[in-house]
Amino acid sequence: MFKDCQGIPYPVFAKGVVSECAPVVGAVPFGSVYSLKVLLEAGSQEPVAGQFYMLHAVRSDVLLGRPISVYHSEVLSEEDGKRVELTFLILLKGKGTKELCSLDFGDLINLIGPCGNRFPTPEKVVSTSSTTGGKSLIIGGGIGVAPVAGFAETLPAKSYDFYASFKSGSYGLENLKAEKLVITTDDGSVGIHGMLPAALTEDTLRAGNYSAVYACGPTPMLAYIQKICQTVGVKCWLSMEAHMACGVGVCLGCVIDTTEGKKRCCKEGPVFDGDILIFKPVTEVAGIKVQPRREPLAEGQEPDLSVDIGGVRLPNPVIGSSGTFGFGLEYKTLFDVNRLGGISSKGLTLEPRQGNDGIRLHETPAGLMNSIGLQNPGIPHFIEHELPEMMALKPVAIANLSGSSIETYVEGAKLLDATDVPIIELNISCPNVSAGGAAFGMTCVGAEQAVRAVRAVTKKPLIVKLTPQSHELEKVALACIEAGADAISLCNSFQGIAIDIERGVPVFDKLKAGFGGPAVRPIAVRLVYEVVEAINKLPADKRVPVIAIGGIATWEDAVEFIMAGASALQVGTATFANPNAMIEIIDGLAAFMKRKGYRTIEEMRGLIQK
Ligand code: RRO
Repeated sequence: MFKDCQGIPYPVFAKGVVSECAPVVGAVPFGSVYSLKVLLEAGSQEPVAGQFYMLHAVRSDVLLGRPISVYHSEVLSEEDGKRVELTFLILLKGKGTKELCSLDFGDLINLIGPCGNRFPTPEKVVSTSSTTGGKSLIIGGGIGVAPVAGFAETLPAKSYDFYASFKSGSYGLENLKAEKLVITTDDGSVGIHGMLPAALTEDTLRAGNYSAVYACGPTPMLAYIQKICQTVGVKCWLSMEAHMACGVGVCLGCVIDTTEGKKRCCKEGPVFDGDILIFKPVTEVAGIKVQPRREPLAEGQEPDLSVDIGGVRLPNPVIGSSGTFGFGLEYKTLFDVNRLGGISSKGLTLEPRQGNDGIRLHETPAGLMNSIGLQNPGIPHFIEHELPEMMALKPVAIANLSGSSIETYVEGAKLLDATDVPIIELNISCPNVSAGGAAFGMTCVGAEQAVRAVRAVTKKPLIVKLTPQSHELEKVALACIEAGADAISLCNSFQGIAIDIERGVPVFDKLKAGFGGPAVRPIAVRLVYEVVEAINKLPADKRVPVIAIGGIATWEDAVEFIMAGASALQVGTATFANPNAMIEIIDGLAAFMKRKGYRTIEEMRGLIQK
């Protein structure tokens, strides 16, 4: 066993097996909190109250483990090899906790732990505190009930009072032997109606003559407890939560502010002396004010999702991205494509093309590499066969035009100009062709030349699709606008290399290949932000909309790009795995706007632009 000089166990890397995973009775709504029981290998050490584990399912879709406090631990019988069974209460919050709550009996789970320090025992507190004697006061808010209830279990019966505060319902209190148990709920469903201050004030705290207070819960609740404890002069120990990567003190990602400098929540915490914690409300981040609480739209009022691209109204901002959606027809049997805002065709060239030889697709963690090489039926074929069917669909049809030279771009544009297609997307960013493609989009001169030449032969709205590979992307975007672009779409694929290590050769015949999918999203968000920032410096009548592309898979991703400044979105790779992705994005976007009271896309667009 590894323990420090105070008897606190050090973390080890262990494999556990799930012995039970079930929704916790009493949590509202039902299914919002789970109880996960994990059996550790024989001889594992038992955690002390206040410690937590980093939990990471062996079969997992998330990169990192999640820090979860121990609610209860039990050493099973000797015959069982002294195995330890840990119980965690888990609030279903994001992807990681959702995964943990979906585990089944027998599933394997990796654990790093027990991590962190412990709640100091009351005797220790009494000897170092100015307050004397008295019971302990233990307070849990929401899921914060788990570690403090675990701590309470280690104390003598009736030696403490316990306050538990929930939004609705109550849970995690079954092992308590408190002298007094007080429950508050925001909605009045259990106990006292209201938040913690409805039950615990400076006066009640003073009257309790407590030796110390121990608490875990939402930050505003902890700040309140710190304040009243300081006023009354009672020592408090607060268990803090923070995002963690390693759980063992190396990544320095979970620091919190204290009067003694920044401290690691995983190592110096999670339990801190309340006197050193600094709680300051966050009113702005990176110079951007936190949005004030917004009222939802009125009952029956629907948000307007429509957007304008170069004078064409799209019913919503979600567009099937070029190269990932064929001509819109292939997906007709899989979902209702008519709900989309627009469909951008596969990249088109004057002549039909067979594309690249060799491997064309290669999956990476959260990404997809491609080297299709602009295979397409050619513009004349498109005009005769695919376009009429595309036009028969409700979404706005967009013809994605590519070329190998200015002349071929211009000839292609002339042919498209003579059709009814409402919008042309000029692709000067294909990463997988030897001539043309991204070569034009890399520099201002190349981009300007291509856009000006195409602009001269068509009056149709022109979206110009840019490559993230350019070292002067903002300038390229401005050069395109100057040359007549009505909108900018970005990013086309990034460029990557994949290697077949068994054969010792590159995966792709052209060595480099396009790379997209969720892995590129944060970089794409930055590039969209920077291009919109540059466009916003133009006079109002010269500004054009930016259409975001880059790993959009959920409505949350879509909102992120809109807040970065995008007016519309193209969804690519996500559709392959989930054909319904774009419908979910449209519905999720509408629900978010309704909940937050945004009547139009424009109202939330560019919120993080200064
Ligand atoms: O066909 C392709 O290989 C391709 C094209 Br045209 C494009 O614009 N972007 C991409 O990742 N692949």
